[in-house]
Amino acid sequence: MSFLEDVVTGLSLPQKALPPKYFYDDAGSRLFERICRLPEYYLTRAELELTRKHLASITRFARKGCELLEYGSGESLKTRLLIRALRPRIYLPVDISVSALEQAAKRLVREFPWLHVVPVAADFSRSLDLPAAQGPRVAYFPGSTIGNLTPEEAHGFLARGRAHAGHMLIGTDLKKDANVLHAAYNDSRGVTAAFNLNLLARINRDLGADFDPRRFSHYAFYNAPCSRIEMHLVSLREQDVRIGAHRFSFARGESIHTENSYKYSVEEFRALAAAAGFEGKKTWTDRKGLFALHGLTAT
Ligand code: AVJ
Repeated sequence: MSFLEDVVTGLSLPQKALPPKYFYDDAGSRLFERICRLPEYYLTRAELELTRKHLASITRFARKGCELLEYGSGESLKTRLLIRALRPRIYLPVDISVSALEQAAKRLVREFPWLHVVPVAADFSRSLDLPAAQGPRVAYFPGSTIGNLTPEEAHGFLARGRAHAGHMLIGTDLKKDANVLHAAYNDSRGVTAAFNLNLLARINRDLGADFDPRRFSHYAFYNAPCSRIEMHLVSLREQDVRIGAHRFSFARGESIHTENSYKYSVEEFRALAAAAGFEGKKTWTDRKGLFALHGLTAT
């Protein structure tokens, strides 16, 4: 489906919704990098800390010289730590953005001249066509990106991933005090709000729509029964928005649901992985128990 089709489909639902993968245009990617440096957004720092602390054990699990598949373009510090320690015989970053892939690949080859990088331009939420593995392959999915998927979708993603890799390293955000979660998605500088609202600016830019972002406000809360942060854009008044030939009406207070960010206990995520054909062999966490990295093996 195209961006336009996804937007029209999402805004036609009774609960209007937009897929979070569209947050990441150039402006959105820059805003996300700023989110990762916010004092309230503990996820990035906690995952980096646990990766540093447990690097030797993670390397023993994944095995030196494996093929490393990463869902995401591999721009992060964590990926470089992993590459340095694992010395993978081939590194396959998978990303929808061809430009992000090319830039990241160039940078990695400069830093690791011995590294054989094979970028794969694809949407990992669908099925993937990958070059055949020559040896053991490990899939790396850091950052709690899997939290954007519903548990059913995450199950499908893991079950499909079984065809690509015998081992997986998956980063998941852990359940914790709802106040800590709330602050991480409602930062005092308003960067997360700008990130959320940028989606409307992007729809204007790319699809010629006439959203007025000033007439919407960022709303994020922890939905405890569903174990997820929900992000919404709330219409501040009754209004109509045009996208090409389409027109969408908003009541005052009506929202567009823009993102879910699921939080799993260690046991919950292991049960989900088990149902998809993976045994949770290892779980590494940071000192404060905020974030987890799961080492899974296909059963
Ligand atoms: C990149 C999906 C892990 O859910 O925490 C950050 C995205 N949204 N702040 C997350 C995000 C709002 C992030 N993930």
